[in-house]
Amino acid sequence: MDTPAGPPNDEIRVGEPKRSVAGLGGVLHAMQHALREMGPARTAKTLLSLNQTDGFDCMSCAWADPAAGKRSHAEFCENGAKAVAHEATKARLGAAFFAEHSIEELYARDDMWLNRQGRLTVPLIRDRDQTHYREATWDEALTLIADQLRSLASPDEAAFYTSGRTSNEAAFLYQLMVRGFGTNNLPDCSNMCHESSGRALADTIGIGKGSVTLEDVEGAKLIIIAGQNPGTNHPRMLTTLEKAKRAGAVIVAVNPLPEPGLLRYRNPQTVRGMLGSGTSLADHHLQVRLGGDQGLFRGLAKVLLEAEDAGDHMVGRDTALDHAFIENYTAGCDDYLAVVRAEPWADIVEASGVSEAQIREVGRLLLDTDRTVVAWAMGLTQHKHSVAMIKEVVNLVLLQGNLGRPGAGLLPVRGHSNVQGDRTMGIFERMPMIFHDRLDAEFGFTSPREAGHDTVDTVRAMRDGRVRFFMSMGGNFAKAAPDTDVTEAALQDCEMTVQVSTKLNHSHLAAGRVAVILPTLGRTDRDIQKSGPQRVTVEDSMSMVHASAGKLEPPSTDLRSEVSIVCQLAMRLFEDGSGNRLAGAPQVDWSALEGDYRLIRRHIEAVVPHFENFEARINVPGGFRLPHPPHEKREFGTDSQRANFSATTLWWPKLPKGRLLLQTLRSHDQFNTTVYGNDDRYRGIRGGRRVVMVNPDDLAELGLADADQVDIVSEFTDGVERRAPGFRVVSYDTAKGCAAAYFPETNVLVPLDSTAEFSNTPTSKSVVIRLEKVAG
Ligand SMILES: Nc1nc2c(c(=O)[nH]1)N[C@H]1C(S)=C(S)[C@@H](COP(=O)(O)OP(=O)(O)OC[C@H]3O[C@@H](n4cnc5c(=O)[nH]c(N)nc54)[C@H](O)[C@@H]3O)O[C@H]1N2
Ligand SMILES: Nc1nc2c(c(=O)[nH]1)N[C@H]1C(S)=C(S)[C@@H](COP(=O)(O)OP(=O)(O)OC[C@H]3O[C@@H](n4cnc5c(=O)[nH]c(N)nc54)[C@H](O)[C@@H]3O)O[C@H]1N2
Ligand SMILES: [Mo]
Repeated sequence: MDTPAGPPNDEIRVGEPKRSVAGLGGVLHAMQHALREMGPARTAKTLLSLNQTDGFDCMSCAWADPAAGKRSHAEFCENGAKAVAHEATKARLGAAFFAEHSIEELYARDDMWLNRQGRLTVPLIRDRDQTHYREATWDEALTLIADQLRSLASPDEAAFYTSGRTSNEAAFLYQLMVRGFGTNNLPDCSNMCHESSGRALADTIGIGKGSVTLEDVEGAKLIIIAGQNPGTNHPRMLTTLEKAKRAGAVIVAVNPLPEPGLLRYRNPQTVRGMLGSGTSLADHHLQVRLGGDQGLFRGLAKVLLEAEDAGDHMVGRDTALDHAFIENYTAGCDDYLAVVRAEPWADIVEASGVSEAQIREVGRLLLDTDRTVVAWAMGLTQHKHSVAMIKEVVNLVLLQGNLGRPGAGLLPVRGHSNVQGDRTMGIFERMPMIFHDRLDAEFGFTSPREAGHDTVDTVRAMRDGRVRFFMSMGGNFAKAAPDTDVTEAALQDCEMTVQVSTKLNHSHLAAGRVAVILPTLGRTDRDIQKSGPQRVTVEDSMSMVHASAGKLEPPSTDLRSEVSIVCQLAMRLFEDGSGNRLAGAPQVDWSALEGDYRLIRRHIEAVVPHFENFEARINVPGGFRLPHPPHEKREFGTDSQRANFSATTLWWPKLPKGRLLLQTLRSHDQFNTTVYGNDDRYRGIRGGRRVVMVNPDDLAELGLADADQVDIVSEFTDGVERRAPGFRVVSYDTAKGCAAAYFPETNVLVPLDSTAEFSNTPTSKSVVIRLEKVAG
C-alpha cells in the first residue's frame, strides 16, 4: 500500500519562529479546537474539571499537578485542551462509516483526517479476506479473540502491547490476564520512550524513576533542561519554570534547536502573561549536536574537577565536589574521575559540538548553588548510547550531592500521562521476581518467569512468524514503532490483531488477517458499572498517585471501559461455558472486579509495594507520593547499596561525508501519532508536515536551498535504503550536521535494528540520512 500523502508541500508556509509562547495566542488556539470539536457547553464542562482534584487527569502529558489547594481554576495548557477536545469531540464513527469506506481507502488517508472522523462507537471485525470492517456484538468479538488465543501453539505466540494512557486498574488486570494466559510478552510505549532512563537510573540509583517533586523544581536555583521541548510537550512545566525563575533560578537549555518554548513564556493564567511580555526562561542555550550530550555532561564534570584542583568551591562548601556525599553514599567515584581527567577537551568539543568556552561558562554555574535539577526527555533517550548518556547526567549530579536534598535532583519528564503507573502495575516484559511471587500468591497461580518481548522484539517476532496474535491496549503501534514498512507487514502477517481504541488510526488499517477493534471509554467519559460510578488512578512523572474520574456522557452506550474489556475477555479465556475456572488459571472473580474497581485496588494493595491503604489515600485530594528512597533517605537499592558512578567510554555518532543526522520529533499540533493540525506554530512552520529542517551551512555544502523538494534516504549498516519521499527543505537554526523532521511520517526511516544499547529503544533521534533532490 502507498504511504498516506497529507496536504501538498506547496501549501507549506515558513516564517520566523516565535519569540515567546502561550499567552493569549495559545488560549485562542486551544479554544478553536475545543469549540470546533466539542461545542460551547461541553467545552466549559470538560476544561473546568481538567486536572481538578475531583475531575479527570489530563491525558496529554505526565507533568505533575500542583498540591490540592494550589490549583488554578483552569489547570491546563493549550495542548492539554487540544487533547481533551479531540477525545471529547462530538464526531462519531459508526458501522455505516466502515461499510462505506474500505480499509484500503482509509489507509491512504493521513493521520489528521483519520483523527477528525471522531470517536469509535461499536465493536468492529474485519473477517479474513474481507475489504471492510463490519459491526459485531461484544460477545462475538470477545469470543472470537478468546478462541484465537486458545488455538495458539504456545502462549508466547501472542503479544500484548500497552500505550501509556491506560489506568492503573486496567493495566494491573491486563498484565494479570496476560500472565495468567502464560506469557510475559508485554511490550509498551515506554520501550520507545523512557526505557533508557529507567535502565540508567535503576543501575545507578536503584530506582528507575525521577527523584524530584514539583516543590523541588520550584525551589531549584539551576535547572538544566536537556533534550526536551516543554513549551509544546509539557506546557504546564513552563508555569513551574516561571516560578523557579522568579525566585532566582538560572535555566540552561541543552538542545540542537533553539526551541521557542524555552525562551520566553507568557503564562495564560496571569494578567502579566496574558497582556504583558511574560517571563524569559532559558538564560543559556547550549546548541549541542544530536547524540552529543554524553560529551557535554562529561565536559561539565571536567569543569568541576578542574575547579576542585584549583581550590575553588561550590557555594556553602570548601570544595567544588561534595566529598561527604561521595564518601558516604556513592561507589566508583575515583574510576569515574580518572576517566574525566583523561578525557581530552578536543573530544568533548567534537562530541558535543559546543565550544570549550561555553561549557566552562555553564560549568561554573554549578558552583553557584547546591540546588541543581537536571530534566530530560526524548532528546536523551532515543540514541544508541542513551543509557551511557543518562548515566553521565547522573555522574554530574552525584559529584555535587545533588540528590536527596531539597531543590535538587533528577527529572526524566515522562510522556504519556500514566506510562509510569503502567510500569508500576507490572506492564513490563521483565518484572522483578518478587513481583511475580506476590502476584502468584495473591491469585493462586504460577506466572511465567521467562522474560518476554519488548516492542522491537515483538516486531521481529511477528515478522518471523513467532508471534501470530497481537493485542493493543490503546496506542497506535503501526505508526509509533520504528521501520513502518517492516512493522506494518509484521502486523498484517498476524493471524489476528486486536485494538482497544478511542479513535481511528493506522493500526486499524495495517491490521492482521482477522482484525478486531474494541471501542473504549476515554479519560473524559463517565464510567458507570454495577456498583455505580467508578474512578481510576494514575501516577505522574513525580510518582504522585491520584484518582481520575470522567464527567461526560460517553459517545455511545455500546462503549466499554478498558477494565470491563479485560474482565470480559479474561472470563472467556479462563472459564468454561458454565462459569467454572479452568485448571491453572488465576483465581479471580473477574465479574466482581468489573463491577467495582475498589476491589481491583485491594488486589493492587496486596501485590504492588507501597499501595497500603490505597482507597483512603486517593480520597485525599491530590493523592499520595510513592516513596523514592534516594530522594527521601539517600538509600539506594543497587547491588552496592550506594549510588553508582559510571565510568563509560565517550561515544558520539560520526557521520560519513555528505550525510546528516536526523532526529524525528513532535510538532506543536500533534499528540504522538494523533495529528491535530498541520501547523508547528512555535517553529514558524504552517500548512504541512513533510518538512526537513536543516542548518543553512549544511544546505550550502550539500548544494541545496530552502524550499527545495527532497527525498530523505536513511542509510544503515544492514545495507537497506529506507526512503521517505517528498519533503520540503526548511533552512533552520539547528546544530550543524543535525536535521529534524516530524514523527510519525519519518518512522519509515528508523531501522528496526538500530536500537539503544541496554534499553533496546529505537534510535529515533539519530538516523543517518542523505537528502536527494527531486524536481519540485
Ligand atoms: N502536545 C504534546 N504533548 C506531548 C506529546 C505530544 O506528542 N504532543 N507526547 C508525549 C510523549 S509520549 C512524550 S515521550 C513527551 C515527549 O517530549 P519531548 O522529548 O520534548 O518530545 P520531542 O518532540 O521528541 O522533542 C525532543 C526534544 O529534544 C531535542 N533533542 C533531540 N535530540 C537531542 C539530543 O541529542 N540532545 C539534546 N540535548 N536534545 C535533543 C529536540 O530538539 C527536541 O527539542 O511529550 C509528551 N507530551
Ligand atoms: N520516530 C519516532 N517514533 C516514536 C517517537 C519519536 O519521538 N520518534 N516517540 C515514541 C514515544 S516517546 C512514544 S510514547 C510512542 C507512542 O506510541 P503510542 O502510545 O502507541 O501512540 P499514540 O499516538 O499515543 O496512540 C494514539 C492512539 O491511542 C488511542 N487512545 C487514545 N486514548 C485512549 C484511551 O484512553 N484508551 C485507549 N484504549 N486508547 C486510547 C487512540 O485510538 C489513538 O489513535 O511513540 C514512539 N515512537
Ligand atoms: Mo513517550
